[in-house]
Amino acid sequence: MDFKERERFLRARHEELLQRINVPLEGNGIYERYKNPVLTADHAPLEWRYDFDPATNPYLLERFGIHAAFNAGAIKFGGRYCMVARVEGADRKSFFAVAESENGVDGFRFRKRPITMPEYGEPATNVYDMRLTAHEDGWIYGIFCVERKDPAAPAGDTSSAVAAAGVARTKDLENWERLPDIQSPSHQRNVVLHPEFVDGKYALYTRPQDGFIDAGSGGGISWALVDTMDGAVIREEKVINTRIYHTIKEAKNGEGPAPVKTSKGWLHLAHGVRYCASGLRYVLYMYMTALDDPTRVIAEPAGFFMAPEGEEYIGDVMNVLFSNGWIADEDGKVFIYYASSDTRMHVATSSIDRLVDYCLNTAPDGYRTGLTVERLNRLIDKNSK
Ligand code: M1P
Repeated sequence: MDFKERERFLRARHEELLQRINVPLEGNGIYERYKNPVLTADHAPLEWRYDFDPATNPYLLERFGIHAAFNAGAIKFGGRYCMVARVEGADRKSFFAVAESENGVDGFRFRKRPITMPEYGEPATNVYDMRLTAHEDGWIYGIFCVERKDPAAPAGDTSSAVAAAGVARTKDLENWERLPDIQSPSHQRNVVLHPEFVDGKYALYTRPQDGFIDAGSGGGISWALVDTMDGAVIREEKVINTRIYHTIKEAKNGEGPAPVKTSKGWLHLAHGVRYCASGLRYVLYMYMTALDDPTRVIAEPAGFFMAPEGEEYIGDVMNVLFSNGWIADEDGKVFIYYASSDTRMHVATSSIDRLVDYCLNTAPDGYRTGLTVERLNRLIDKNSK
């Protein structure tokens, strides 16, 4: 193909992908998965990847590799479904970029440019996994992981890193004001801002870890109150949802997106990680906390809510589902944006009523096989009447 033919081909193929219609798949009744991923590396604008000047790029080669688009925060803004995706270049660095759609299930297009996130302190080696919260103080906050090389790493150690929670706020998803990273006694990679003040303070879901990868003595999803987001300091954390032996959350347990308020309690989506022969397995699970005390767990169905299926197993980091974004519409419809295997974004749809029913009416974990069989027999008995 000559330059012009190739350009036409690239643009037609890209447009075809962007205009691809998505369709729901019938499933377990709790939610519907969709046929196609909603955002992939291939959705990145061609202007991010190619130099379209025949004088400087006569073969029309790709000049900037985009490798993945995943772990997106999500928010409804200006009537549009917006994701702030973690876009990863071929150089392994990730950055944030807004992609928006009219209906939330297809037609996602990236804005013209990625977010240029202002730095705070020592420039970050990497940033990722933004959780968006429209806080009652009027700002939209983005809290994300900021990764830097561990300054204490001995010579030759090229993997030790330090994870901190970065904070930025915006009114338009376009202009971001960077605030100081959250000060915490431990590594923090999964910090989420609760949408309301609690006792006049900002409330954070945290996940203290002893190391960059290992939870160590870190108990799971924790809770901390801070006076301000402009220089937040975590002094005390209380574990509200712990890691438990031989469960889907034995290795790590982290909050997903900011919880959704319902008349029956706060709905939470989280990820649990367990050990297995192939490494770590990341699944999504749900729990609810009390309206008058968001730290008190009132329901938690046994096991996972969603686990990888089909092509979702495959990607840069296999066997991973991760969600840090969902949108609850005024009419009660819920759009769950989840990433598979650190590679691409998908959507599943449900409703507040169905998710609350799932949480309140699915039996909790008994933590041993005998109780699992009892639980199963109760259902069979009911269906045998
Ligand atoms: O590779 C799976 C996930 O690993 C990390 O998540 P966590 O801190 O819960 O272990 C993050 O790097 C996340 O982005 C990634 O999806």
